[in-house]
Amino acid sequence: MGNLYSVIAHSCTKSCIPEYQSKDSTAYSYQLCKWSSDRSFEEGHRQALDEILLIYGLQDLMSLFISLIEDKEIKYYGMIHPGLCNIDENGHIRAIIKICPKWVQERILLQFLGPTEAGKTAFMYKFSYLDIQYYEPNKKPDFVRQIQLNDKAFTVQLVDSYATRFDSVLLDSQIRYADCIFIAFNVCEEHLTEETITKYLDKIASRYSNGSSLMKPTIIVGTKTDLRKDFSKYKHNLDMAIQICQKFDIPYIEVSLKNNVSVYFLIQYAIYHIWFTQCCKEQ
Ligand SMILES: Nc1nc2c(ncn2[C@@H]2O[C@H](COP(=O)(O)OP(=O)(O)O)[C@@H](O)[C@H]2O)c(=O)[nH]1
Ligand SMILES: [Mg+2]
Repeated sequence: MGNLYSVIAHSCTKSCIPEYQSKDSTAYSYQLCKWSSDRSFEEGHRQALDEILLIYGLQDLMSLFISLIEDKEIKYYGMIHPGLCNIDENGHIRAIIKICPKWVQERILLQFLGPTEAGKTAFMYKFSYLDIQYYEPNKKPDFVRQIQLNDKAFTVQLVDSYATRFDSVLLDSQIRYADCIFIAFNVCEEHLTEETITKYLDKIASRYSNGSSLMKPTIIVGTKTDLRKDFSKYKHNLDMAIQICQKFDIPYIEVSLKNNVSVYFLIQYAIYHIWFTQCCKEQ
């Protein structure tokens, strides 16, 4: 019979990040990334239009036409370590670095926080394949889903923000038990203030900080990006979120439930962020 104590738990360190990647600065530093919604105007369309404009001698209109299309396209922003995992130009998630196979974290608890109407509960239903129409007020569903990442299975559990008071014991314990915290806000919120987001971050930082960065993995999540048709009108919210992320040294990821954008990516990136925070900072 094997002795329980003979199994020595593995604790990830920087050496668990593949050697060839550790020289790649984008695995270690944040970059502002911009992704586009599905492009409906493909190269084939461009060639066809080119031919028609040529027939009528209107080639000069091409650049104007392209700029009009690009204005209509919805963009999604994020500030991440792209050298860990990213979204490619075809919208597919790319795992760039392999998470250490010895890292044991089978059940991952992801805690949603943030103002009401940010889309937290809706996100949890969407990710867990549950239908919000069948919501039963007296029965809390289990927002659990298995995901496969780097040939490993993870059980992901999402937890809603049930604390109604900001100074409640419940909120403290939700923060304590979470493996990663999502602070969600609506990117098209008319009157978003910095305090809406920083009040949570200050609370987390008061317990889980090493002075310069947060030791409790936390991600700011911008929601409802499908509603940001007039980008310039809401750009200040994005700028504010990025500034806050820089101050606290944490990632920012935008999602849309309606357009099914980055729902899975957010969860996958969160797992990377938890692992990376542990192996790079807890030393
Ligand atoms: N257009 C759009 N609406 C959304 C999105 N996410 C959530 N909503 C809507 O926003 C409203 C508030 O969502 P809810 O999950 O209840 O917010 P919570 O208070 O943060 O839990 C609901 O009517 C959702 O359908 C999104 O990505 N796009
Ligand atoms: Mg809710």
